[in-house]
Amino acid sequence: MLSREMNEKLNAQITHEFYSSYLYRQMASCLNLMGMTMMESYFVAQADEERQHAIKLIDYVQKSGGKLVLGAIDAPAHDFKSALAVAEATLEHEKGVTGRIHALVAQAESDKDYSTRSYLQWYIDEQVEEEASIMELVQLTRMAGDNLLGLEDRVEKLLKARTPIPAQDLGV
Ligand code: OFO
Repeated sequence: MLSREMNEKLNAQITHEFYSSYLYRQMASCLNLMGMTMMESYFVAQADEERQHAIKLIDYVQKSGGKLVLGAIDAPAHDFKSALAVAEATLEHEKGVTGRIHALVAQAESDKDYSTRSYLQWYIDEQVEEEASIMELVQLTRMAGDNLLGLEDRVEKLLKARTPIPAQDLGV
């Protein structure tokens, strides 16, 4: 059984996961305008993954006897001037998400809610992976400088190396 605070915080995180999806879709479109089609595909895949993160948490709230209440989703920024600006903003965003997940863990621990604490471990591990891959993207983008074609080749490799979230991890 979730505490009221835990339920509210999980609902806020679900909304934030949808916001992440929204943000990455917007970024994908900005990259499309820049002619960066591989990087666009990378962000489309990232947006889909964020939606899956939201759905996985919805499933948990429902299974735990909580009530899902979705919040409003803010409009994301849409004025990125370069691929590097997109990559750097993504890294900042992911660091913020990591902080939010850690705050959820702190709530679960304070509630002595060991089921939620255990469930959130998947999100902690996922954030480690995501921050590492976005850091790699930032580095590649910085190193590429004006060589956008070279960057697209590297991003294509990253995209091919991506592994989708296994169905059993989604739990839905
Ligand atoms: Fe939802 O995984 Fe990062 O943001």
